Amino acid sequence: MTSILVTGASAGFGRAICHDLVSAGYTVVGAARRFDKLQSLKAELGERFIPIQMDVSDKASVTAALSELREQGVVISGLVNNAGLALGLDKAQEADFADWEVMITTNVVGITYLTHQLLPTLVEQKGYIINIGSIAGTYPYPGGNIYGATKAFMKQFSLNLRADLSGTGVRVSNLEPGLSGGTEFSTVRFKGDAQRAQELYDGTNSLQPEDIAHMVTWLFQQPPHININRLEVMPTSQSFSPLAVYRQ
Ligand code: NDP
Ligand code: 8X3
Repeated sequence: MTSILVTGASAGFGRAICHDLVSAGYTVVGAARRFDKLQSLKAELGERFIPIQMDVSDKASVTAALSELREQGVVISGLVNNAGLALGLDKAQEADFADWEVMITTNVVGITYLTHQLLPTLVEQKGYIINIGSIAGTYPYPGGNIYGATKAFMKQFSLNLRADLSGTGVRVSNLEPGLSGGTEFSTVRFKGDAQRAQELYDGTNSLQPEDIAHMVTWLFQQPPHININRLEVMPTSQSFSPLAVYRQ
């Protein structure tokens, strides 16, 4: 039995991705820190969903979870590196360094722990890695400082993985969404201020978790000779601003 491992499965995109992939016939391993949320998802999705507790920012936790999966006979042929977060929207010179550390250890170091440990299996399986980047990895905005930089890392890591995996049959894509509501992302970013988070999406007709989930399933369904390197997607309501010019 081969399975797709989706990190950050307890909420938002990850939860919707698990739903969509199971509906499309895949067997899915859902990983996150909040195991109770994964158990609820298991109750909804049934046999083709395997919950596993994992903190991607903790190497020992990643190693233990992968070893538990191996003991269960689970072979991973697809990896969706979705777990991630932004903390704060303050300017760099006003930001809390502890927030920067959490973003780096989760979005950057976390993705390397899991990907490095799974690469031998993914090569054996001619598997597929889908990283959930962001438009913030390409377009700068005030307060995006470290969050955007972690997503730029994911973009370049994805492309460099492609270079190394040439000839193995392993595919790598970086899916880069813009403004997306219906997740816990902004509530986490604003440290539990759900009202501020909601105001960001009011009237925007933003992307929704199901939209991203359909794109992930579509990527997995592409024939083996096609590799989508990057998929950048925004809601129609989101666009570009002029460059800022400060006048004295
Ligand atoms: P949510 O906050 O709704 O979900 C984040 C998920 O990541 C949760 O399941 C959380 O699970 C998990 N997670 C966070 N830290 C860890 C950790 N250390 N170990 C394991 N799991 C962790 O956010 P979204 O669904 O919106 O975001 C998912 C991804 O999409 C992120 O990488 C985000 O940067 C990216 N993204 C989001 C956009 C948006 O506007 N919403 C747009 C572009 C990209 P738990 O707390 O249970 O561990
Ligand atoms: C999340 C999208 O624009 O809030 O990655 O940075 S944005």
